[in-house]
Amino acid sequence: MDVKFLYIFLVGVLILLNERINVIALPALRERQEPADNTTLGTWKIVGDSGVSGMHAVVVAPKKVIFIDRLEQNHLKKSDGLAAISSEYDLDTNQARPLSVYTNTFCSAGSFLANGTLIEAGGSTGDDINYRSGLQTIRVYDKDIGDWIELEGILPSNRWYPTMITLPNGNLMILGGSTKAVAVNRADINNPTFTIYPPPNGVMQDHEFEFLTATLPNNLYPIVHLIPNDEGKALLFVFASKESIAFDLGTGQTVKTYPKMPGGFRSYPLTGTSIMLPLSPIDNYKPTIMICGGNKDREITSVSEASCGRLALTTENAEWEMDDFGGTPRVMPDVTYLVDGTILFVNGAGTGFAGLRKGQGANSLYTADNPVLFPTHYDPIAKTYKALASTNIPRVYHSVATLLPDGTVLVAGSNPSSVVSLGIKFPTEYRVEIFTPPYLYTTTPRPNIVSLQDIPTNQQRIPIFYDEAITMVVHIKSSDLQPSLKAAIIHHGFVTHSTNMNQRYVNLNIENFYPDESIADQYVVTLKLPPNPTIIAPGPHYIYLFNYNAPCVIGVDVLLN
Ligand SMILES: *[C@@H]1O[C@H](CO)[C@@H](O)[C@H](O)[C@H]1NC(C)=O
Ligand SMILES: *[C@@H]1O[C@H](CO)[C@@H](O)[C@H](O)[C@H]1NC(C)=O
Ligand SMILES: [Cu+2]
Repeated sequence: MDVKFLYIFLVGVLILLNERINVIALPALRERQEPADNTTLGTWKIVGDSGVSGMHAVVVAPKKVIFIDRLEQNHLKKSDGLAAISSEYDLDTNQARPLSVYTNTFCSAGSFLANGTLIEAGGSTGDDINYRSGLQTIRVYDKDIGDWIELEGILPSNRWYPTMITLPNGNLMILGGSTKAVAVNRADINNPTFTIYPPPNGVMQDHEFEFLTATLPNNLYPIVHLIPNDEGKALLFVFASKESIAFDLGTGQTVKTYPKMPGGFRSYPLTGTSIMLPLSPIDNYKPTIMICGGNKDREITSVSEASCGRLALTTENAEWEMDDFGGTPRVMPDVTYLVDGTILFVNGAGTGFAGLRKGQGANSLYTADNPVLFPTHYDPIAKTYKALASTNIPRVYHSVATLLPDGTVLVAGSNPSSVVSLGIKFPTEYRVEIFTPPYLYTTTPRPNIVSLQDIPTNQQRIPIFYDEAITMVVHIKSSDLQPSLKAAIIHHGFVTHSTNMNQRYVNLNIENFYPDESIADQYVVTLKLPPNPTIIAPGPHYIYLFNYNAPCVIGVDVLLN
């Protein structure tokens, strides 16, 4: 009897111990199963030279990124021997090709028209010899000739630090900024107006936008996002400083004033960043905006804002839901989606604010310091943060980061000096880095999308339409895991000064998914596109599949209308 009881007792203890051991050991075991430790935190690689400093960046083709700097003596020269201020960077060869820009792009904005043409606007004064003022310039990137065409004197007013957004009807709104370059905005140079391009009645006109008067002085590069709605209205979320509104462009009315965001300031020069959390058909595209970082004081030693807020834009009496930004203070963060709908914060500084360094050489004073060298990975469903692998290149004022169609993140720029300055603490940075997030080290097979609507992918931009069902042919290498797919459409946006204009992520319903019996490892997938252009504006986007969290080999270049 005693022996039997002892036996039962011992088995019980063993089971308990076992459970404890399992619980404790599981995370470690999982890590050991990964191919190498570095791969669980992602990896960094310097891949090339941007030729011009990466102050603005935009993905224009699956393997091409355009960089736009300002007028300065970059080492990349145009055929006329003058310093280039914009380049086209080839992600296969890692070479930068100079582009023709003759008006100053310092510091401008960009957005795509519904027909896929990239438009850039605004800037600063020229040097009156070879380069002219960009303050009223519109630049059109002509894909066929592979270069910029500049339309000077088109904007009715000067725009430095404006924001651009593509509207549901495919026109562009150019909003705010100041009429000349300045460290902090003020009433006499503020430009509290917006203009629409192309102009609806053929004449460019500025329209008052009172919100940008009320939010002085920390209100440059205002945060603007389209609010999804069933009525197809051009409804905009506009945020500056700590304040935000919903603005109905159709009626010209502010339809909602949101509560003031807790914590420090979020707009230039106390620069934070914003992102619309991935939208989903599951809850009818209910929008939640997330704003992170910034600073409370325009003091060099002031510790940056270690807070994020989320606000459900269409919930009655919504309040900001605050957190500690994963415990990392960051001013001038950049933010990008990853293919699986998680979010990556990168770049920026632990103290200070956005601005040019004062003084020269050893006596120079940077407005921001304590660069944050690691990205912070945010899971918007679990609401958790994780610090990933560090780079050793600080990226402070005038840095960029953008998701690439292969699921990696391109990081470039950093230039807090008024002229090209090398060999100093925070030099004019030309090195282009690729951050490879942990999800690309998975052993789960990555889907390879071979055609969409019977058109081979990434040989041309494929036209698709709202509310239609599209069919793709996909290869997925067989493995122990039965494929489990999710789909999304992403607009990669135009990024500068921690402001990614138009960046958007929308989950897509998979309506059908079955093996193609005729070819091994081949599947047919049918996706449903969003019903209307308030959910994601018309224009060039990429369609992605991911198997568990393993992104497809490359997203599909599409034009949504
Ligand atoms: C990850 O670390 C291993 C071992 O330290 C190294 O051999 C490998 O090159 C690293 N991978 C990358 C992509 O950096
Ligand atoms: C797109 O529209 C703009 C403005 O109407 C025009 O300048 C541009 O040439 C068009 N692009 C294409 C590819 O049709
Ligand atoms: Cu700037």
